[in-house]
Amino acid sequence: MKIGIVCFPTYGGSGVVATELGKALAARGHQIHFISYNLPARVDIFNNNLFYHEVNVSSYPLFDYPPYETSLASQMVNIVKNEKLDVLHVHYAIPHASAAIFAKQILAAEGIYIPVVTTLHGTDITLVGKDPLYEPVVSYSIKQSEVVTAVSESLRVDTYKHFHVEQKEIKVIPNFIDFSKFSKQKVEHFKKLIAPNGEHLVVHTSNFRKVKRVDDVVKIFAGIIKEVPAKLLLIGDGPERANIEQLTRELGVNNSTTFLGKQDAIDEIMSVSDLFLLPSEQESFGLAALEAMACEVPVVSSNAGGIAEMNLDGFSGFNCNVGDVETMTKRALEILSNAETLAKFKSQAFLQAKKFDIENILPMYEDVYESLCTAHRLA
Ligand code: GMT
Repeated sequence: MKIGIVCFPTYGGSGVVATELGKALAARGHQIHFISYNLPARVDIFNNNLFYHEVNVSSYPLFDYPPYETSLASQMVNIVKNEKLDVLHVHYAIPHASAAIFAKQILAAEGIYIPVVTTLHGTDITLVGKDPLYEPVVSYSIKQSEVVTAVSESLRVDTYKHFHVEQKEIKVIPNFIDFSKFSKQKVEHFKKLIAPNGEHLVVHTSNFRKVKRVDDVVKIFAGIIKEVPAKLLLIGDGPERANIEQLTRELGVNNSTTFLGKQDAIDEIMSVSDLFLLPSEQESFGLAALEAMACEVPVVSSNAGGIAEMNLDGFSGFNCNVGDVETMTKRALEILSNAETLAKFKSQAFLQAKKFDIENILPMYEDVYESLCTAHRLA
């Protein structure tokens, strides 16, 4: 099949899911056309089945706000026509779903049919999407998409809660790991470099927005380090970074904390880590934690949104109430204080991650695309 994938080109979240999905589909022989304003971060390998189409926005004296959505819709129209796409799969509702619906309507006026699959990822529903500034357009785009998927059951329920789309079926297709590309690496020399005295490595990765509660990560770590020797690795960057740096100084853990910024080799860092912290206020799935688990790293997280569907309490780690730093610290120490317990949680984290193997999830997306094409052929 020829599939257009529209996504943000960013390092985390929906951008990663979209690009890993596209690469895996290309490996299975589908022709994949990425459409974005930049080359997606993880599209590192090109082959005969992978294409990238950039969306450009031209400036004009009248445009205080360049009309990205218009360029995107026009680009989709052109690519569907020129490349004869079978389906458009858009990741993150704003503005990708509405632009796709617009493109579909333009094409329909020319007698060309293109079905739209919209995958909801999280904040497009739970935070920004439900803002009255966007809600009517998001609701319409959901209703007009041929298929809507959500990355967790919790996000599916939240979508029905925040939007009047009860007539629309929303299919849950969870996020996944491609174990052939993402798994524990043998990089012990790297561990010796960061933790020369055998300290435990505690890690967190995010876009440092308030919703991630990175301040809780630092507070939990401050509690951990009182009991066991440890280092904190913070991966990513974002608006809260300066406040977090300040907090590490205030809590006296700045010398044990390393800010690594945006990183490509996440699997290498996870491969030497002992514990992943994800205390988010809101999290529809928590892909970063699943990537940690795939590298045998247990997770102490909040129980927000869909996290508990992925991180099994007492098995791959623990889930605690949002903001309950004291319990999260206790749970982290329960895992780290004893070598046997740590080893048990590490192997259980891996077993749990295996349930989200791309081999199990990819066919769910292929079924969606195929059923749309079949329905169209039969119509
Ligand atoms: O909010 C983010 O961290 C980015 C966002 C995105 O769409 O890029 O992430 C959301 O989608 C991820 C991939 O499906 C999920 O793993 C994250 O849980 C989700 N983030 C939130 O719900 C806060």
